[in-house]
Amino acid sequence: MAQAKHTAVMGATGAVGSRFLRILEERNFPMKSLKLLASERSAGKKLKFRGEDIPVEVLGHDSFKGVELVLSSAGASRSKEFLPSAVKAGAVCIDNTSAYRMDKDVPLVVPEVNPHAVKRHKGIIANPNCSTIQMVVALHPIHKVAKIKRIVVSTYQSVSGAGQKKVVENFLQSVSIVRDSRGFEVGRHNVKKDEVKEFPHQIAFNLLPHIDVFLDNGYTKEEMKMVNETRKIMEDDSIAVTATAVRVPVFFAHSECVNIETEKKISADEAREILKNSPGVIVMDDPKNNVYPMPLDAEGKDEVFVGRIREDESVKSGLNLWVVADNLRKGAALNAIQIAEIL
Ligand code: NAP
Ligand code: 3JM
Repeated sequence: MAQAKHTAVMGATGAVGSRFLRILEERNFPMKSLKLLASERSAGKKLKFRGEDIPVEVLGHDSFKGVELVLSSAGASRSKEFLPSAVKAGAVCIDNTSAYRMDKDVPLVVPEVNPHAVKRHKGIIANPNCSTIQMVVALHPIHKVAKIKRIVVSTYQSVSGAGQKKVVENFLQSVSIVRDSRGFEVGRHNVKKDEVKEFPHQIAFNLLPHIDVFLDNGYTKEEMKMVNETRKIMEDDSIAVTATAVRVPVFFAHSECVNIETEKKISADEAREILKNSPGVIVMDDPKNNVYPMPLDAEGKDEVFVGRIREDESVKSGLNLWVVADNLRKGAALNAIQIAEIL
């Protein structure tokens, strides 16, 4: 059990922040006090925690006096600006954003994979990207046995990964189409231009092969997060990784189609056995009975669900897997709280 600390949640009013509060309650996380931080937009708001109304305070450099643990999810630029002040004030920060993940002085931790890395921290510990977390939880046990040479991953990421406003936009666009019975003819399930505000294109009844910004190499930043973070967490720069990240109109939980090539041949049955005995993984793999994980199965759950495990018949030693997890829980808040529990 972690030692009780004066704790602050940065970004408490957001999609990840609300999961922080829920999971801290569920796990009865020991705390001496809890401070909720967000932007000026939330000044005066109160959030319920353990039956109490806690006021939201506006984040500032002086927010961290006496704070010992910061759980941060207010966006990368806020982390860059404010976490150094938190560290100066003596806090350990677990950061959910991409701000520090690839910094060599900052451990990037998934407790099922590299818990030992926590010890190296100098005040900040980074929580990986949601898609990376669920993939490495499923792949690390296989890597230990068969050594993964190459990973080809395509993601199907829910709108909640992009924040609370995006969840609402997907809902409003869907309602707008269904209400007007516009969806039954080709070309009639488009929303009006002014209904597209949060994503670059309509998300309802559509999907966008575009998450985070495009980089000079033609990949998106989200895709390159998966490449670089995977190698850092698995502590193996020899693993080749290539990713395509796609936003889908699912509210909660990310799914991934993962293809791996391994040095040692491993059968689908062996992989299933290994994963059944791996921490944080639930195997749901009985296709004859239509059993495979779906986002609705993973929503609200802590584990990473794996199914559709089969040998890749196009190579000497390879596997295909389908991996699903709640992006706001294991992909964000839960993983960060598990790191805090290691501390
Ligand atoms: P969200 O629903 O949009 O919430 C953003 C939160 O940040 C809100 O609490 C917001 O406060 C706060 N915030 C925004 N600007 C601020 C400012 N200038 N000062 C103080 N607080 C500010 O987004 P989310 O989905 O919770 O994600 C938040 C961040 O967490 C993301 O940007 C990302 O970096 C990270 N994230 C990580 C993962 C992961 O996989 N590890 C997954 C999702 C998100 P107001 O309500 O007052 O605006
Ligand atoms: C900013 O689903 C997603 O969009 C990924 C989560 C996310 C991140 C992240 O964790 O990498 C959303 C928005 C970031 C970021 O760069 O910190």
